[in-house]
Amino acid sequence: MAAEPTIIELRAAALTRLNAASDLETTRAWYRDYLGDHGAVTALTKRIASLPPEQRRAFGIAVNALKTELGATLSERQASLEASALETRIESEAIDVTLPGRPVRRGFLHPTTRIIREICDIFGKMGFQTVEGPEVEYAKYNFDMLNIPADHPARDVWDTFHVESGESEIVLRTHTSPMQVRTMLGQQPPVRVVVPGRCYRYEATDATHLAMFLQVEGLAVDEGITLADLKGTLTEFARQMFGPERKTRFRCDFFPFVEPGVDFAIDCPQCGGKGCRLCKQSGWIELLGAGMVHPRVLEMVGYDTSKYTGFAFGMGPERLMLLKYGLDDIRDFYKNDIRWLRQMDRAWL
Ligand code: 2NM
Repeated sequence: MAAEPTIIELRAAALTRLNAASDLETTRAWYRDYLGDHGAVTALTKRIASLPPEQRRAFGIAVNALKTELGATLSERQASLEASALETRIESEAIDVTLPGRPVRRGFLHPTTRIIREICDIFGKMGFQTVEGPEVEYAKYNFDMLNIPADHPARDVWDTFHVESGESEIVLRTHTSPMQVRTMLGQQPPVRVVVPGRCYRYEATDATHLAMFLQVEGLAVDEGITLADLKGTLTEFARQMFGPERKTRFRCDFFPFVEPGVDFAIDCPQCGGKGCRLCKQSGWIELLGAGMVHPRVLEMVGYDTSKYTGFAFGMGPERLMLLKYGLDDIRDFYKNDIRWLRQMDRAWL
């Protein structure tokens, strides 16, 4: 008994250690040392039975009082440590909402999407609606109803991907014109539409050709539409796209679905018409093909050709981009080289 600490000494040591505990882990170790199964207070409790009977009661009361007091003090200490740990955490995790945000790297549109939107917006301001159609088409819409009959050599001009042959011949559209046919079949004039979309031709790929490429075609049908309307509309388009100072040129061309057909050019924006690498020394850049819709096309969709005339045009947006930005390889659009794409996005005028 003399070698053992008295209850008073044990109490003093326990309280001193508990008050010095600076974290919850230390208080747990403290619990093991005093109140746990093998703790010092528990050891005192076990000794009660071995004491002389006259000492048991007083000793038992004293040990129980100590146990209760230490238990309560431990709870207080732990609560206070938990509170200050929470305080510290709240402080360290606090967010200063007044700080400027970290910049987020935003995505951007593919250059072909932007150029198509730009083209359609320009025509939109002139009263044209944008419509889209299927890329897998009936040969009837892609060829026959555009005045390109099956036995005609003109059909070979379009190197076609064939999907299905026979009664209902199906192809990958070689231009977006079949959608103009669908539009005309679905409504009477006035019609003013632009049709952007993917087209397919069975061709070897090089710097100026792709087997899949884009087109934007346009169509206007109404009473009294003349070649002058075609010229005015396309001239306005070229000026909005390439600047108001551009000169324009219309020359004769042939497309089976128009009569007359024209090709439309602007003076070279690079050299101003003097001749350079971009315009191959000609001074002119050909932008698109166009013409007055062939009366046979109008007849085939059921329009009254004594009342209605129309003009149509077709252009390649990738080619327009190459010209506008002085690029030299159409394949760059579809390589998905993020550095090239980002550069195009930043160069946008
Ligand atoms: C071009 C050139 C000339 C054209 C004609 C038609 C339709 F359906 F109205 F007959 N759509 N597109 C056309 C006319 C397309 O692309 C160079």
